[in-house]
Amino acid sequence: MSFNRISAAQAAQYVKDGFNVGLSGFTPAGTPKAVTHEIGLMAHELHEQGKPFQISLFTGASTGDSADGILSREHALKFRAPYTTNKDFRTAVNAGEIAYNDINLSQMAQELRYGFYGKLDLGIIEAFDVSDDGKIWVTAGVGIAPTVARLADKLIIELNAAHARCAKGLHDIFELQDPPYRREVPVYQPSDHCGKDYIQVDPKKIIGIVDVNIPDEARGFTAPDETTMQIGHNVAQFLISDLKRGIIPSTFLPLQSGVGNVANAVLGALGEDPSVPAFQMYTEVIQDSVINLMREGHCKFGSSSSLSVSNETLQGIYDDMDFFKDKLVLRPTEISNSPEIARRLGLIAMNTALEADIYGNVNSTHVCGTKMMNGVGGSCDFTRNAFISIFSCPSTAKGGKISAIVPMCTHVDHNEHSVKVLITEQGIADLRGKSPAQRAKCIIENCVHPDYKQLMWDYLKIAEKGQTSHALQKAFALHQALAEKGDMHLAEF
Ligand code: 0RQ
Repeated sequence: MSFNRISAAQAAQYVKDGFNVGLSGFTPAGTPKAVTHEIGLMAHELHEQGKPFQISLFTGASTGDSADGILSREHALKFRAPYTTNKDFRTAVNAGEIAYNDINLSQMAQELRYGFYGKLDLGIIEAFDVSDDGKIWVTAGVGIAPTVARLADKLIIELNAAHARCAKGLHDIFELQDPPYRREVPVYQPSDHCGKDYIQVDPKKIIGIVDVNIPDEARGFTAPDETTMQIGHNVAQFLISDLKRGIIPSTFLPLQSGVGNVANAVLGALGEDPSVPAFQMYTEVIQDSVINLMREGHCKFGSSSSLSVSNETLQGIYDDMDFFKDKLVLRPTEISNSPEIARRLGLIAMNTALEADIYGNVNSTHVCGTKMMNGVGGSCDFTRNAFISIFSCPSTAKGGKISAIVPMCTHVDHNEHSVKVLITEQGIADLRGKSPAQRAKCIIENCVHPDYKQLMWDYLKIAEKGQTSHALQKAFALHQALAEKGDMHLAEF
């Protein structure tokens, strides 16, 4: 079957007001770019003519400016799930303009299949190859692509020549059956493959192929600084101590790592520490630091939903495919983030907090409880199910005006029942086997910045005694001070 070759602008014309649209990819990696950009331009024109145009958008994780960015600026998004990092999207969400459902990434594909969002009108998939009989080879990120490809009424393929050298065999595509027919996912080691390296669709669904040559819209990271390097060093120390105590088996356990500046620095520090054994990763994003660790022999294998790396690093991988082919696998998010597999493999989960409270509850998403930062991403998928769940963050933010450790979190993404270790540049709070009162002492002693330490001890003194002691009238006094004078420093409670 020969497919219809169309331009991105022609492809955008298929998208109608009120459509549910699904995209391939995970982070900007593997996410289509040309058609979504044209949908944004089309929305602009339609709105100028006074015509309504808004869509609901479903993805694996965040996208780049050519999807979330332009669509937010053009007021073309009615609804969005699950994770985003785009600044303009954030502004629109926090202004109440877009309905945003920040769900766990492992659940996005199945919630679409379960019918929670209605039918999927159109899927747009970025691929590096497509065969006449409907085999689609996706690029550097998979996300929910297999489910989008199967459920969508119609499909548009962005055939991206920038990924022409992406290797066949790099992907492991496996879609879960829905209850009551679901079976276990046969992944017993990070490197196990359980599916095919392509997505199979009925070729009649493909209404057009858009030929493009566009690099990924990779996000840059701030270079590690003294604080993030110290956090990384503390994480390494904690893992080595657990290894020595025999808690972590001598063969070590696979690591999961979130995204961001802190996560990138932590991985770098782990690689530099000679006492940390060469490790495997079972995670959702592979960042630049992991590729460097692979080249140096510190990371032996990486299973992920995307290669969320700089374009230079990605081209380096494509150039060196003989080296990387047996060290990487890219999977759909419901497999990379599968709670079942996280439990079975015994992952060491390492994610980042915006703020944590003295009892070990963690807020990763809402600044001061109201403003969305990015979203939970896959952090809940892993945290709840890992062998050990570690959260790290600098002890202060915004030049010391904000204490990341507070009496009570203004929003809770990860609760005290799942968070096992909290680490800042100040030190390590091992919360395992501790009561709330013991955890509070441990966190204040080890993780709080010296500027805020006395305040936390004072809070405990005025707290009403209970299983979890609190002074409810004062629990958000630091946040209130921040709102009123731009600084959490309080003279007293
Ligand atoms: O803002 O750059 O304007 O100063 O938050 O903070 O320290 O650069 O840290 O890049 O690692 O991001 C939690 C957002 C951390 C990220 C979060 C401000 C701070 C700065 C970023 P500025 P840093 P990072 C993977 C799994 C989601 C959950 C997750 C994230 C900005 O890691 O989105 O891990 N996690 N998902 O100044 C106000 C505070 C603050 C604060 C920091 N307490 N109050 N602002 N900041 N603490 C994701 C996927 O699934 C793909």
